[in-house]
Formats: sequence, structure tokens, C-alpha cells
Amino acid sequence: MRTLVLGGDGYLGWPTAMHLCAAGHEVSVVDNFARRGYDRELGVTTLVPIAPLEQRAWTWQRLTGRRIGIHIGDLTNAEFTHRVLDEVRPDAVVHFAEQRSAPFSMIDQQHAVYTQVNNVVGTLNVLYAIAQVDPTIHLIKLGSMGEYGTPNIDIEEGWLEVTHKGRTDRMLYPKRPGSFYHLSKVHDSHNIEFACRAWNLRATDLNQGIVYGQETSETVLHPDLATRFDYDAVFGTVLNRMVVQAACRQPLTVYGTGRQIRGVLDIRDTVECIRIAAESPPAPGEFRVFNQFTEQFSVLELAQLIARLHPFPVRIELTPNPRAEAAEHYYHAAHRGLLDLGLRPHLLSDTLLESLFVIARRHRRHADPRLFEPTVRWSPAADRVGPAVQSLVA
Ligand code: NAD
Ligand code: USQ
Repeated sequence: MRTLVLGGDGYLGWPTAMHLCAAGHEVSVVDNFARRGYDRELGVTTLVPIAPLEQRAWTWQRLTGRRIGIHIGDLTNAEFTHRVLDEVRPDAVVHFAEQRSAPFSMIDQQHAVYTQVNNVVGTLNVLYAIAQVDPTIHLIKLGSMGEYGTPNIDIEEGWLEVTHKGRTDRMLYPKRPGSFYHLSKVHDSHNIEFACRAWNLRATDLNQGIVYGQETSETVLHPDLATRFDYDAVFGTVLNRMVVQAACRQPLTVYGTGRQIRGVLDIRDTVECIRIAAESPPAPGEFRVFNQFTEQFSVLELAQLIARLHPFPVRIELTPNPRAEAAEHYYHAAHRGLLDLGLRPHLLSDTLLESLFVIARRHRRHADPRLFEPTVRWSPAADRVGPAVQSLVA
């Protein structure tokens, strides 16, 4: 297969590109290095050092004899996006290339607008490029479990059969997300479903849970092939953050009561889910949705698991929740689709012991404990509106 990975310099995009290449795909990646730019803006760095994209691809080719093509550019540029698809002519496009932090999208108006323009316009350009270059290309789009929010009914895989006043229809599952970032994913999902219906495109929307871990079979081959590992309060996700907090002998920051429940998965399962989805495409016109997570925990349970397994004593600290989210709620989400296609999940407790604690310990001297403190609140900052919005979007 020929596969184009958008966002191929990112935490998940780079390991996925190598995983698909190792599985025999002919792989090219696209990135505009926006993520490395957010690091500079926020004054944060990945715990594990990462090589420049060209060096990653060069080392990969030297070690495996397989080439990963690189295209540098911004998906919000329609002409660039169309040109890359036309040049590569892929069978599948894997789309990771979005601003993916909920706190980043809630910093202020400027960051909310940037997030939605970057994500929604980028995805629209990808849809147009596919429709114009070759409508049989399979779009595999990374969505988020957070699109659903925490409804008081079971969460289905994308679709819900609704009976209303005696009539029944199959409808997109109603969404109630918790940040402007998560909302951008909802807007994407609606745009993609419409393009499948109106233009007969084929797409898989992967509503992924929170990813943990840093190592895959390919990233461990050489330090140049490592992927990033964020632990700061804006881009660090809860599990990766808490593992680094434990290694630095700092308290684990549980927001609120810690009773909020989330689906999680190992980074090795992410890359495998993408391979599985790419190699079994949906029919033309189909908008297929999978809920991509393997286990679910409350945030407090995650902290307690880390505390129980960690080699040194760990303190858990309940801190006031900077986010607006349900403190306690029902949570039961279907996630059969990928298991039915053959996914064999890794378990969090094994990954903590075999890999995550070791990585955090090895790199803990690079960690800046000031970055553990949550800095972004969900209430709107009154002091930053107006012209700055334009500059970030531009
Ligand atoms: P990341 O920020 O590490 O990677 C995203 C990459 O896309 C970056 O390299 C960035 O430079 C690039 N990018 C962003 N906007 C772009 C644009 N306009 N043009 C070209 N490139 C652009 O994020 P990640 O953690 O690898 O996440 C990848 C995807 O998976 C995202 O869409 C995210 O929403 C989704 N996801 C991530 C997680 C997680 O826990 N990390 C969980 C669920 C879903
Ligand atoms: N949390 C803490 N302490 C922390 C950090 C987070 O208690 O130090 C809590 C948050 O309040 C939240 C939960 O942990 O309830 C998850 O937060 P997170 O930052 O790990 O995850 P989230 O903001 O939801 O975003 C991450 C990725 C995003 C992806 C999403 C999947 O950044 O790209 O879409 O996970 S999901 O959560 O399923 O929507």
C-alpha cells in the first residue's frame, strides 16, 4: 500500500510512519513543524530528546533500507495539500496533523481560534484534495473519545439508532465535548461524514482515547528514531505526566476528585490500530467510526495504580480542577470494532513496569518540575482579545 501520514513529525505520526513502513507500506509524511513551534511558544520541551525529521528518516533508511518520503508544508494551504496528494497518489491518508491539546485551545481567544482554524480548515482541504485527486483514497482521521463527552447513556461507536415519536433512524451519536480542541474534532467528524455522503468518499474516524507510552518496536532501534514524550501541563497527557512526576518524586496532580473516567491505550496499540484500519478499508461512501481505546480508568485509579507499582513511594495530591468537566459521571463506551479486526491490546500495568517507569527514570534529569503546575483555566481570559487572533492564525 502507499500511505501518506499527515503530522508525521508528531508523537504518534512518527512511530506510525515507521510501523507502516516496517509492515511493507510505501510511506510519505507531511508536517509543518507547528508542534515544535508550540514548544518554543510555551517554553517547554519533550522529556526524551527527538531528532529533526530529516535525520529521523535518514537513520531509518540507513538501518532498514526503507525510505520515508518527506513533504514540509501546512495543510491549511489548499494548494500545498492538493499538490502533495497529487504527487503521492496514496491508497490511504492517515491524518494526525492537528493542534491536539485541550488546554492549549483554552489559553485564550487567540489559541481557540487558531486551533479551530488549523484543524477544521486543514481537514476540509484534505477532503477536497481527496475528492479532486482520487475519491477512492481512504481517509483515516484521528478523532477523540472526548468528542462524546460524558453522557449519562452508553457511548456507541459513532452512530446511534434513535426512535422518536414512533419513527427510527440511524444518526451520528450526539456529541458534548469539553474544550474548543475537542469541538474542532466534532466539526471535523461532521464534515467528513458529509463528504462521504455527498461525494462517496470512504473514511474511518478513529475516536482515540488518551495515549500513553513512548516506545514501539521501531522507536527503540536507535535514539534518532525516538518519539516525543510530553509531561508539561499543556501538552503532557495525564498518564505520561504522572509517570514523570513519580520519577521526579513530585506529587501526582489529580485534578478535582479524580473521579472523571477516561479510555486509554498504549502507543503500540495506536500504531497497530492504524495499520489494521488502513489494511481493511471501508466501502466507498462509508463513514466508519471506531472507538480506539483498550482500558478505562478514573484519573484517581490511574494515580493509585502508579503509586502501587512504582519502585519509590509516591504522593497523590488532589488539586482544584482547572477544567470545566463532570466531577463524577456514568461511563460505558463500546470499543469492539478494532478488536474484531484483530487488535491484541497491551495492558497499562505491564507497560508501566516494563517501559514507562524506566524511560521516566532514565530522562528525569531533563524534567523541569515547574512544568507540572497546571497553568490554563477554562474560564475566558478577558485581557487577550482582538488583533492578536489574526497574527496567530496568519
Ligand atoms: P502532535 O502534536 O505530537 O502531532 C501532530 C503533528 O501535526 C505535529 O507534528 C504538528 O507539527 C503537525 N501539524 C499540526 N498542524 C499542522 C498543519 N496545519 N499542517 C501540517 N502539519 C501540522 O500530536 P499527537 O499526540 O501525535 O496526536 C496526533 C493526532 O492524534 C491528533 O489529531 C490528536 O488529536 C489525536 N489524538 C492524540 C491523542 C494523544 O493522547 N496524544 C489521543 C487521542 C487523539
Ligand atoms: N488530568 C489530571 N491531572 C493532570 C492532567 C490531567 O487530573 O495532571 C485529568 C484532566 O482533568 C482530564 C483527564 O485527566 O480529566 C485527561 O486529561 P489529558 O490532558 O490527559 O487528556 P485530554 O485533555 O482529554 O487530551 C488528550 C490528548 C488529546 C486527545 C484526548 C483523548 O491531548 O489530543 O484527543 O487525550 S480523550 O481524552 O479521550 O478525549
